[in-house]
Amino acid sequence: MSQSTLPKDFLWGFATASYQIEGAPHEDGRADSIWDTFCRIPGKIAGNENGDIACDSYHQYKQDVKLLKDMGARAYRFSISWSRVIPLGGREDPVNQKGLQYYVNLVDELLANGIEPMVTLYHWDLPEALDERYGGLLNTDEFVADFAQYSRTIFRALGDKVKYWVTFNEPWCSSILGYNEGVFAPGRTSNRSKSSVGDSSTEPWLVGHNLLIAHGAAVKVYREEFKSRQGGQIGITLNGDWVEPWDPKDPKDIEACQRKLEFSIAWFADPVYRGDYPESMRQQLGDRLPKFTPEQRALVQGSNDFYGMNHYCANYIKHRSGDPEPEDYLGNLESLLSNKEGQDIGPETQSPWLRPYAIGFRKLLKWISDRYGRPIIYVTENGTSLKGENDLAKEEILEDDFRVWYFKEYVTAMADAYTHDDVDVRGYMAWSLMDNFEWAEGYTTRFGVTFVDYENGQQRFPKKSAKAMKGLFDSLMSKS
Ligand code: PNW
Repeated sequence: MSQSTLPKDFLWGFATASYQIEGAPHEDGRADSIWDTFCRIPGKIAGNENGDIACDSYHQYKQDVKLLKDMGARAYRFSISWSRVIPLGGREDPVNQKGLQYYVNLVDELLANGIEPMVTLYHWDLPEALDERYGGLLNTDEFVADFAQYSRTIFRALGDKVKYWVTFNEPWCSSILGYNEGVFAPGRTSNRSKSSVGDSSTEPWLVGHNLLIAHGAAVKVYREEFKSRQGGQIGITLNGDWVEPWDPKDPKDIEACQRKLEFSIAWFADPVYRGDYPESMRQQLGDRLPKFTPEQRALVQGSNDFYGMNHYCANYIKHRSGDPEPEDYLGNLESLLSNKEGQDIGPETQSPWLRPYAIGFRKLLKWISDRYGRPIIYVTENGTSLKGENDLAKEEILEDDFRVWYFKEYVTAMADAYTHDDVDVRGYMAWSLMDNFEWAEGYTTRFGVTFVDYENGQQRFPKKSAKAMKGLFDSLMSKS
């Protein structure tokens, strides 16, 4: 096998999301998102924390850009807080110019430093007012129309300068963690010990459907009203872990692996690239899985200029016998950390769900490339937490050799997929630029290549991994 490389114009950088870093929840006219309200419910977030300060990026964004520049990054993926720009969220509600200006300033600062912005329109922080007004993501017509108008507002304000757009980050997480497990905002679930409202057997599938249609509607707005003039690209970002059979000799475990990929990834990617949900989902979910009307299908099919891929880890998959529970969202199977031989799929991290297994990244890139006709892929997130990192002293946190190792393994696996498997991957954003609000885990789990000192004015200190990234990409990107 020849040495793996990446193309010389490969777009690499770092990612963050609005609620996880900005803070300043009430400044300059911003209103609540569903994450502000969710964090106020005792017991939902580790340490009952919230994003009120987070990394203070609303005030320190110039520091963020300096970090990016010092690391040699070519790109930065960030998201926009909808309720900062349109506090009440709706298509008839007023635009908050001060909130919008923050993003104009950030984009200008990035461009002045030679860093390409990649903008996510929605990274889970729905305006609270829309949840209260009509049930938020559960309401097809209202949500789709409001998201399309919000997107139009952003394209108009930033589209001359921004060439990479992500509509939704990880609709799987919004649907399953928000409406089935109830561990993410708005916290709806059938589990009455967690919430008095919600139906895990139906709502996540409706929410997923609505997110797909809203994605399609925003892409239509971009293509019809902006793209020819602004010349950017737009896609949706999907999360997905790789799968290995629990028992490689059991055909049912091998089959279950495919089903797991279909229930997590193809749930969204099949409608976008092929026009309908996977057959395995229709079989298990029946009428609980919505059907596309011809108009909806026309919006969704063909709506990606690129595939946005978030990827962290892998699992062993064991089939289940018997009928699945109505709440099941995995595809009637178990997702495990060790196989039949008792071998772990990868070393422990601070995140219970995250075990590094870099070869799985290469395999999943190829699986996506093959199934969807070799789409352009931008990896929009990849990264790791470290077991016990938050318990260490600052000096020790800065020596994050495990994270250095993780990025080397994963980025090399990606270069292997590009070089040897003909995968058209063109960019990579590490998660994350800095430690930040890790959702239900609060600030106990750190994902940053930069240490954020939450005790001392959110000062930023680059870790070893921050310094290793440029060398890693330089060694792989061909000079010719
Ligand atoms: C992604 N899981 O979320 C998000 O896009 C980021 O905002 C987040 O900080 C990052 O990964 C690290 O967690 C995920 O439970 C959250 O499988 C949870 C899961 C997967 C992805």
